[in-house]
Amino acid sequence: MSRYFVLVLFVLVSAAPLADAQRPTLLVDSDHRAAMSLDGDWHYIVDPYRGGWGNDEAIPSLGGYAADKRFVLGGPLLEYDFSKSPTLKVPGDWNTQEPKLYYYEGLLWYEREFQYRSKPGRKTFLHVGAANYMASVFINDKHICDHEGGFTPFDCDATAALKEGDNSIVIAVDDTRKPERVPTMKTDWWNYGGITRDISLIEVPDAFIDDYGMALQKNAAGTISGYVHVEGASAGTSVSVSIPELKAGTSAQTDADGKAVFSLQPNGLERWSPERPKLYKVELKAGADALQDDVGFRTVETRGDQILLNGKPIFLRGVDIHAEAPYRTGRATTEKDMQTLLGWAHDLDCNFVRLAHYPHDEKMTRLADRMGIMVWSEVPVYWGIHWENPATYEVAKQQLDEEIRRDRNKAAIILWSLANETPIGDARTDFIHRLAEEAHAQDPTRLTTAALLPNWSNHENGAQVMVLDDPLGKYLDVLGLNEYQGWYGGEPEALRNWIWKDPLDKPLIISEFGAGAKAGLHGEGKFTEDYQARVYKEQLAMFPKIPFLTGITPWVLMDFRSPTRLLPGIQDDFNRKGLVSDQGQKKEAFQVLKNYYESNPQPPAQP
Ligand code: GCB
Repeated sequence: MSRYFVLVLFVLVSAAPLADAQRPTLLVDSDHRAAMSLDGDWHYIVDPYRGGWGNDEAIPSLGGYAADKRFVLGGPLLEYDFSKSPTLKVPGDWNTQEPKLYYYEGLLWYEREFQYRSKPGRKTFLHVGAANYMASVFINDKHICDHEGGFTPFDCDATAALKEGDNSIVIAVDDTRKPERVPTMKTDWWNYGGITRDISLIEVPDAFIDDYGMALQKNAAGTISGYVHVEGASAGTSVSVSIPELKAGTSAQTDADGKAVFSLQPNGLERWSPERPKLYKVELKAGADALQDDVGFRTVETRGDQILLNGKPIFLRGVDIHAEAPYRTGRATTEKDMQTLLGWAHDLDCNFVRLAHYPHDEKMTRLADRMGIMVWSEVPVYWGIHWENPATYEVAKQQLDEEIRRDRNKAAIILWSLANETPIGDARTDFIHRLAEEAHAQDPTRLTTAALLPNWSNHENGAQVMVLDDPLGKYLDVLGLNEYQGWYGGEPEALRNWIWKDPLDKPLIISEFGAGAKAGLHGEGKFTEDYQARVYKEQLAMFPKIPFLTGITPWVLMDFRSPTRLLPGIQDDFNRKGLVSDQGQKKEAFQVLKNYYESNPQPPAQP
């Protein structure tokens, strides 16, 4: 065989499009599966000129870093060597681990070696909790999958690429911002690049439970219904579901698509609530596969302008949270980071958090489930994305689907938020309307919302009339509104005269208000703790006058890094609207909000 022929053959094989089996899937409840962690130190190569793709980005193996070769003196020419390159911690963003990478946005290659012993009759998936924003995965120089989107997990079938003994894994992560992406070019948070969540190998039997869902139904008292999907199962495979503590169980058969539907009517079910966040052990079995989870059961619905949890009106005492690590900054990654953030929310007497502006780590939603803190979960459809671009819609939808698939069994999540502060326009309304339909199709048991912009154009006798008339409102179950009266414009005291109107008769959450304050800075005017507290006092005083208000989430729990917040000595690359500084100092407004929440604001009276 001539060298030329070998080369052409190689090019043809490598350039083949990804087979279906190589598209990533998402294994639900993967954190309850036995896994071999690949967290730790990974070698990395920063690649702004994209040389690691080799001769052609479409043919990644040819001469590229995926081959993971070692340079040997006197050996063939090689211009990279991971084993001699520095390391980064995974999970973690690269920007805050290495000063040279603080502003870096682009392509970076991760590499590590690991030992592997295969077991017959098992498949092995590489699980990546999140990699921002594009990831391409190679095991032993085989391209096993690609994933787009920086905040949702993916699982790549690595079975055919793995070898006995020594294995190499290379992951190209690229966080270049592009106009058509979700999010798009501008955000008010740092575009932390890297493998920012846990990574592991997960083994499953040949036919395995890749997805399941179960929820308490609203209309049939005490009925839990759901489905189990068994990938690779033949029709008629028996699936069993049980909740041992309730002595409840059932079995069902898979259909031709591998899906088995079931329902249960357990006696004595205790519903999940913030006061008593009861979780039950749930056991699923299908053939050789078994999976266990911790699941709470509750209902959530709206009635007119109220939100009902387990049939009763609730007031959501919330706060907004970014996935920013307390004390050290950077992306929040550890259980301790999540405990600190939700611990502060708990100190405030919150029963609710808005996890802005993208799906947070699954550790966070698990913890919320255990702590009894209800959650607003959001996709990064933020400000002005490309509403008319079908590819942009597809990636927004994909992120929404992945978010719902990962978290549909978390009782804490009550709201899927489809967007934040999107300027009104037909294409935008149509885009988010389609996302709302998608969310309901994927999960009919939860409510949809979006953080909307205020309409400033109505006045009566000189007073601001806030009319909730965004045309998107009619497609949402709950309206969110971000208003920064007293910060970006106007005096906080003007709020005393505001008049509120809700022509759609839907529940309202004030999803953002706030003011910047540098911890420890006192005096008059913006950026002092005193001014921030003044804004909070005026806002809180207004809320009882909004009859359809069902909750608030002030912006924001903790200061977070943002490339647009540059004021030296005050901001220093941080959005300072936190109630707590990035170093954990509580500002005056923290106590103001805590007092308000402890006074136990009630939901509006029933009609
Ligand atoms: C907003 C955005 C949020 C910003 C915040 C601010 O309206 O939704 O992402 O960080 O305002 O501080 O201006």
